[in-house]
Amino acid sequence: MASFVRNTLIAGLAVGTVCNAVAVHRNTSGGDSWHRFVRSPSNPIVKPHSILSANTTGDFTNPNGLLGGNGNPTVMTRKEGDMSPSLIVDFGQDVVGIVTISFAGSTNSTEGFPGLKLAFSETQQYLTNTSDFTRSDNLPAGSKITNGTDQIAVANDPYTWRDLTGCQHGTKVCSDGLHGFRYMKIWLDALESDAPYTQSYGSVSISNVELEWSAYMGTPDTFTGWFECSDEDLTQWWFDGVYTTDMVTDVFLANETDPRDSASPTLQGKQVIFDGAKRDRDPYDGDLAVSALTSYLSHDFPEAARNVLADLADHQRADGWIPPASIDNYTLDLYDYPMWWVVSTADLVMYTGDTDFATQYYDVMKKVLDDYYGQNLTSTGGLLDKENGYGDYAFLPRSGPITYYNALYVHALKAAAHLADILGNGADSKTWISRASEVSAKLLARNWDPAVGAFFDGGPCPNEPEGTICDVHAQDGNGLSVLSGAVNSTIATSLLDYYGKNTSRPYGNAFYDNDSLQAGFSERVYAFISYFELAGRFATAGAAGSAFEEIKRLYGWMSTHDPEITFWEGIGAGGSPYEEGFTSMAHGWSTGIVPLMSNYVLGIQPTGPGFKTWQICPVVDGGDLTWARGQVGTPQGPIKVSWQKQSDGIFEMQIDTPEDTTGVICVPTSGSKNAQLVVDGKQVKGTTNASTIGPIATSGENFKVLSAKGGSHTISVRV
Ligand SMILES: *[C@@H]1O[C@H](CO)[C@@H](O)[C@H](O)[C@H]1NC(C)=O
Ligand SMILES: *[C@@H]1O[C@H](CO)[C@@H](O)[C@H](O)[C@H]1NC(C)=O
Ligand SMILES: *[C@@H]1O[C@H](CO)[C@@H](O)[C@H](O)[C@H]1NC(C)=O
Ligand SMILES: *[C@@H]1O[C@H](CO)[C@@H](O)[C@H](O)[C@H]1NC(C)=O
Ligand SMILES: *[C@@H]1O[C@H](CO)[C@@H](O)[C@H](O)[C@H]1NC(C)=O
Ligand SMILES: *[C@@H]1O[C@H](CO)[C@@H](O)[C@H](O)[C@H]1NC(C)=O
Ligand SMILES: *[C@@H]1O[C@H](CO)[C@@H](O)[C@H](O)[C@H]1NC(C)=O
Ligand SMILES: *[C@@H]1O[C@H](CO)[C@@H](O)[C@H](O)[C@H]1NC(C)=O
Ligand SMILES: *[C@@H]1O[C@H](CO)[C@@H](O)[C@H](O)[C@H]1NC(C)=O
Ligand SMILES: *[C@@H]1O[C@H](CO)[C@@H](O)[C@H](O)[C@H]1NC(C)=O
Ligand SMILES: *[C@@H]1O[C@H](CO)[C@@H](O)[C@H](O)[C@H]1NC(C)=O
Ligand SMILES: CC(=O)N[C@H]1CO[C@H](CO)[C@@H](O)[C@@H]1O
Repeated sequence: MASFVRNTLIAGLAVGTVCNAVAVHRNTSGGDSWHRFVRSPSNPIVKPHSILSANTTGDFTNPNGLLGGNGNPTVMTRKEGDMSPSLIVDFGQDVVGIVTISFAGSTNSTEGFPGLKLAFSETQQYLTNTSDFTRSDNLPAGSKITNGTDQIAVANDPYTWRDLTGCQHGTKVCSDGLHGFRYMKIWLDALESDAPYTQSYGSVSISNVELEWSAYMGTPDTFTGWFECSDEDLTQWWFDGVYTTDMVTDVFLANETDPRDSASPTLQGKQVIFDGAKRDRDPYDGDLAVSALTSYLSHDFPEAARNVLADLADHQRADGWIPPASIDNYTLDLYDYPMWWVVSTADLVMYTGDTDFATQYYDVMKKVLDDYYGQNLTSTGGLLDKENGYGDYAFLPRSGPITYYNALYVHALKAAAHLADILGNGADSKTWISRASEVSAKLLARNWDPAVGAFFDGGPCPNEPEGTICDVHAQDGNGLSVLSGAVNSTIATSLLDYYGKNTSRPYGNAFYDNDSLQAGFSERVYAFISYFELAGRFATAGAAGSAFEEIKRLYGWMSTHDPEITFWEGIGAGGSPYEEGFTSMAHGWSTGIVPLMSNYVLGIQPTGPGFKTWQICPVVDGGDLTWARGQVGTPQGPIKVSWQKQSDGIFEMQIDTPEDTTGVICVPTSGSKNAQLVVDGKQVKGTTNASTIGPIATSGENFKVLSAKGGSHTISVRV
C-alpha cells in the first residue's frame, strides 16, 4: 500500500555544532553485485536445462540430442507391440511461452504420420500423461479442444512446429498453445480420434526444443530498483518474486488467456499483469495490490497495471461495483475486489506519479466507496455486511459483518482520502477519514475477541443463525486491521502475537486458526494475504522479528520445493500445492517479499505522488541482518539506500535521493535515549520520535526522525 506521513509530522532538523565525526567504513551502494540473483532468461528463445535421464523409457537414440548441443538429433522409434518411447524435458525453472520443436524428419510405419503427445507440468509430482493444467481444462466438455495433452502429426520432411492454440486438421490433432510449466513430457503415441492423421507407430527425429518466452524479459538492464542484504536467502527471494511477477506480465490475447468468457476487446493486445502464468491468465485488480507493487519496485513498466485498473473501472456497474477481472464477461461477483481497486489505484499514483489517472477515475472511486459500500453501511448500521453469493479472494463461505471486509474498507478509505487531498478535494478526504474511524470503532466493538486477544472472523459458523459469531480468527482481517491503522499499537501487538502463535506452520502462517468454516483451513497458507499481515508486523514496534521468522518459513518453503524459485498461489496441508496440480505455481499475488524488503528493510516508501515526497524508515532490528542496500526507481530518478551495522556498534546509512524531492528519514536508535547522530559530518538532534508517526508509517523500533531535502546524505549513529 501507499503509506504516508502527514505534513505535521515532518520534524524540523536541528543542526548542532560540528563535532568530531565518527570514523566509519563506507559500503557504497551501486555496482552490479546483485546481477547474479536475477532469474530471467537472458534470451527470449529459452533452451531447456536438461533431460530427466531417469525418466526416459522406450526405444531412443541420443536422448540429449534435442537439447540442440551435440549435432545429432534425438530419434524415438516405436513398432507395433512396443511400449511408447517417452522422455521428460526440464527447463530448470518455471517458464512461460510457446514451445517450438524442430524435427529432422519422421518415418511412417504403416499409413500415416507418427503422432507425438505432449504433457506439461510445473511440478514433477503432477506430471502424468496429462498436463497438470491446460487451457481446455477451464472449458466445458463440449468446447474443449484437448483432453489435457497437446498433439502433433510429425511430417516426413524437416520443419519447426510451434505450439499454437488450435488444430492441425479441423477438430483433430489439437494443442492448447501457450503453457506455463517447468517440465514437458514427450512421447510417441496417437489419439484414436486423431486417425487417420496420426498413428502410434513410426520414427521421429527431433533436433531441437525451445521456448519462445512470451512474458516480460526481466534482464539486469531492465531493473530500476533492486535489493541486496547480508542474508542471501532474502536477497534471492526478492529476485525470485520479481521473476514470478515478470512471468505474469504479458500481452492479453484471446487465444492465450482464461477461456471462461474472458476474451475482452478492450484488453486485446494490451500489456497486463495476469494472476498466474499457467492459469487463470486473467488480470485481477486484487492481485495487483501485491503484484503491481513488485512491478513498480523492480522495473519501470507501469503500463501493465494501469491498463488493468483503467479497463476494470471502465466496466463499473451502475451501482458502483467494479468487476474483479474480465472473466465471465466482467460479471464474477467478488465483494472485496472493488476495494482492492481503490487501494491499487492509490498505489499507482503514489509509485508512478500518475495524477492524471487519479483525476480521470476520481468519480469512479467515489462511487465505489460512497454508493456501493456506503449504501450497504447505512442499511446495516455501520459495518459492511456481505451477503452469501458474493465471493472474495479465496471464495470463502462466510457472510455477515466480517472483520476483513471492514478492515479493508478502512484501508481503502484512507488511501482514497490521501488521493483526495492530493487532488485538492479536502471535503471528501474529511468524510472518508471520519468514516474510516467510525468503522474502526464499530469493528472493535463488535468483532474483538478478548478471550484470545484477536479479532473474530465475524460471521456465524456454518448452519448457525445470522448474527452469531463463530469462534474462528482469520489472517486477512487481523492483518489488515493493523496495516490500515484501524487499531492502535496495543491491539496490534496483541493480535499479531496471538495469530503468530496459533497458526504457525513450517510453510507460513495459516489463514485461519480453526477448521470450523471448512476442513483444511487451519493448514492452508496464502502468501497473498500473508503479505498484509507481514507488512503489519514490520509496521508495529517490536514485531519485526516475527516478520523475519514468518518470511523464512513461507518463502523458504516455496523456494526449496518443486518447481522452486517461483511463488505459489496457495499452500495446503503438509506444504503441498493447495489445489493439487490445478494450483498455479507462479502467482504474482504471492510476491510480497519484494515490497516487504524494499518498503521496510530499505524503508523506502512514497508519501506523495511519484515519490515527490518520500520516507526512508528502515527496519534494522529484529532479524539478523548486518547490512542492506538497494534502490527504488522514481520518475525523478532513483532513491538509493545503503545501511550497515559496523562491528564497533556504529550504525551507518547512506541515502541518495533526487534533488527536487523532499522527505523524512527515520534514523534507528534501538531505543537509546542518548543516541548520537552525525549527519553529513555534523552532529544533529532529531526532534520527533517514532510513536508519533503512527502504524502506517512503519517502525520496528524507535527512531529519530529528520526532515531532509533531496541529495546525498550520510548518517551515522552511536547508541
Ligand atoms: C559490503 O557489500 C558487499 C556486497 O557487495 C558485502 O559482501 C560486504 O559484506 C559489505 N560490507 C559490509 C561491511 O557491510
Ligand atoms: C503413460 O505413458 C507411458 C509411456 O508413454 C505409458 O507407458 C503408460 O502406460 C501411460 N500411463 C497411463 C496411466 O496411461
Ligand atoms: C506418411 O503418411 C502421410 C499421411 O498419411 C502421407 O501423406 C505420407 O505420404 C506418408 N509418407 C510416406 C513416406 O509414406
Ligand atoms: C522421474 O524418475 C524419478 C526417479 O525414478 C522419480 O522419482 C520421479 O518421480 C520421476 N518423475 C516423473 C515425472 O515421472
Ligand atoms: C475427450 O475424451 C472424451 C472421452 O473419451 C471424448 O468423448 C472427447 O471427444 C474427448 N475430447 C477431445 C477434445 O479430445
Ligand atoms: C494467438 O493469436 C495471436 C494473433 O492474435 C498470435 O500471434 C499468437 O501466436 C497466438 N498464440 C497462440 C498460442 O496460438
Ligand atoms: C458482454 O457484455 C456486454 C455488455 O453487457 C455485451 O454487450 C457483450 O455482448 C457481452 N459479450 C459477450 C461475448 O457475451
Ligand atoms: C448490504 O446490506 C444489506 C442490509 O441491508 C444486506 O442485506 C446485504 O446483503 C449487504 N451486502 C450486499 C453485498 O449488498
Ligand atoms: C488501545 O485501544 C484499547 C481499546 O480501546 C485501549 O484499551 C488501549 O489503552 C489503547 N492503547 C493505546 C496505547 O492507546
Ligand atoms: C476449532 O474450534 C473447536 C471449538 O471451538 C475445537 O473443538 C477444534 O478443535 C478447533 N479446531 C482446530 C483445527 O483448531
Ligand atoms: C516519544 O514517545 C514517548 C512514548 O510515547 C513519549 O512519552 C514522548 O513524549 C515522545 N517524545 C517526543 C519528543 O515526542
Ligand atoms: C496451537 C496453539 O497455539 N493453539 C492455541 C490457540 O489458541 C487457544 C486459545 O488461546 C489456545 O488455548 C491454544 O493452545
